[in-house]
Amino acid sequence: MAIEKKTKEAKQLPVRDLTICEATQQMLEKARLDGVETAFDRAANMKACPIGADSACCKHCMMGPCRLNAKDPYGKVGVCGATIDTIMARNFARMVAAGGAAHTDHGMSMLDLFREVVNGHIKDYTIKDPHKLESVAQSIGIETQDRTLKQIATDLYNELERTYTQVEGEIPFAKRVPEKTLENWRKRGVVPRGAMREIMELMHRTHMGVDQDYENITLQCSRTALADGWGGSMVATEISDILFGTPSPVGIEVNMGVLKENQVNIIVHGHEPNLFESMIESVNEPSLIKEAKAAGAMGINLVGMCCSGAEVLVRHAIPHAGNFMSTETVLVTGAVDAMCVDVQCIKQGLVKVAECYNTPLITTNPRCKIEGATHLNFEEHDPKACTDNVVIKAITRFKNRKAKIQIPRKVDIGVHGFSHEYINYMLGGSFRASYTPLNENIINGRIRGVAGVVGCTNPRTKQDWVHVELVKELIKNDVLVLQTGCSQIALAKAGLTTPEAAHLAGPGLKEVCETVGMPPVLGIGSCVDNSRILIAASEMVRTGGLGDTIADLPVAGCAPEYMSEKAICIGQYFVASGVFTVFGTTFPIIKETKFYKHLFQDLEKLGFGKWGFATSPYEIARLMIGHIDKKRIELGIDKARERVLMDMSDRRDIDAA
Ligand code: NFS
Ligand code: SF4
Repeated sequence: MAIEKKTKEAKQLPVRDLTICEATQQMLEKARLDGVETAFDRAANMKACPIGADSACCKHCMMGPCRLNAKDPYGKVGVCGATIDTIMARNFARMVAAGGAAHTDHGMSMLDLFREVVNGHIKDYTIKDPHKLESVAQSIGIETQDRTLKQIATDLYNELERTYTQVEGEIPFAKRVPEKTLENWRKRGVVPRGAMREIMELMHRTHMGVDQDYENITLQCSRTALADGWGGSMVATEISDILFGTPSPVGIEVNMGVLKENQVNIIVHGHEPNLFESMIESVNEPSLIKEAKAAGAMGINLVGMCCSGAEVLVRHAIPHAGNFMSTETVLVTGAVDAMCVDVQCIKQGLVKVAECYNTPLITTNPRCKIEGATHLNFEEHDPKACTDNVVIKAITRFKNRKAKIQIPRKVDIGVHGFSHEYINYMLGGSFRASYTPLNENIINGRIRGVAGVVGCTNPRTKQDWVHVELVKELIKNDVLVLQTGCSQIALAKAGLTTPEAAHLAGPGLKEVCETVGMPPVLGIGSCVDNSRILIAASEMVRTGGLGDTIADLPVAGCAPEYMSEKAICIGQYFVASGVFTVFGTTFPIIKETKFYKHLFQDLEKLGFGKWGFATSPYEIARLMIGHIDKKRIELGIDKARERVLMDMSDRRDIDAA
């Protein structure tokens, strides 16, 4: 008897439950009509593995894989005897290693490019920001007076190479860490030597049968993560600024409406800005524009997504089509004539969606090829060989557009590009550029504290919703918000990155924003630009009045919708730097275990920051504000805030009278 195989109906959740991004909602509806599957659908039909979600399994050797019981975490150990704390700590450490490797490898690409530019082997890029070159060189003790740019740049290269290759000693940017914070790192043995060494050692120590003390593993996690934040990521940011320009505020357009039906649309999605910079050259090439026009297009429209997009958004005001959870749906518009990717956060699912809409999906980096995508190798020695070719492929696709085009009419305007240098200038003015006014406003209570809200979007959380609600809650409570990566795009789409959004802020923050003319939410770039937040925090400590270490500052961080290992590494370097860092969505750990208590409580007692976790944006805000207030009390500036708020309500009463 033939047995009918029961196929389970694929679950489809209402699009309103999946995202608050209207453009993404519209495209999800269209995808369903078109029979196209996205990560939202796959997430609904893929129950997250509960054992993995608790990090209660180990596959570090073939005596296992072993799985422990999250309900009774100490009831069982692995075949080798590994306890739940060892297993969770090792799994966590490997995420830190992978995430840190991603950022540091990205930074290394920038450094490779810098070296080749400096020694004259590459001519397509130049040093766009010599001031930044000098200031970075000075910050790590390189002599700049009476020296040529080339001499300074050569020294800078040689110094920064140590960030990666050094075997003994401290990474160069350790010099930027506030003295007392650095002292504590030295005492704990977590000052990074070189990123390669730290990642190697962490991988070694998490191998079967090596480090089996969760506290000791956590120390190496911190050291490795710090090699990312104060190493690889900071190198990526600083070198990108030197080569491509330091961002300053620009008005930009965000959302899928930046695609143009009558133009050749090219999306660049990924992380390393060199590809995008060269793409900008190619789309402005007169011969290619002519070709596009001959194909019937009004022009070539270059658009960014994810962190690549965030890099050029803050430097060149290139429009941005959306964050991580919109990369598949943007193809559903049918209007994308080429999507060009390099490394990181590129869903393999893009291949199928691109195929459905006849969009060329082009990989460009030898480190990231995807089965079914076209590979055009990007070579910095001849960058336009690749990027011109992408444009040609896009023009060809434009000529042969088959798919019905439907572009959501949604464009949001905002201001982004607040580098730490600019924050300095903006608050201090050109004559007394410094963090003094920021510190003063924190001390006098107008600004309650500073929060970094960063990170991904994740189909297991309603896209953008937690980011937006959390940030609204924070600014309402006078907390100034700094943003990077996909989170920044969520807030841009919600219209909170304009100076007018100051009306959503509490009275103190509102007053500061209105005086300076800035939004209450400052977009500062891509995820490697989280290093700008570290520098800003160091400046705040150095400026004085807010304690001696980063851990003393009334600041907190959050990645409410994170998904990547990079985010875990970022979280760990913020924690190790002294910041209370709250993650949302999920946390790979079993509550109330020793490792949990170590990350969530004990690290703080060692002079670091600590981790927090909550899924509700209001609960996350409560945790962050609670921490900020605790720091204000410890600094003895809690009363000032009560006064300033009283002043302001008094004044409002007077105004009303
Ligand atoms: Ni950051 Fe950037 Fe976005 Fe997450 Fe991915 S693009 S490096 S990892 S998803 S914020
Ligand atoms: Fe199991 Fe230990 Fe091997 Fe992990 S290392 S798989 S816990 S035996």
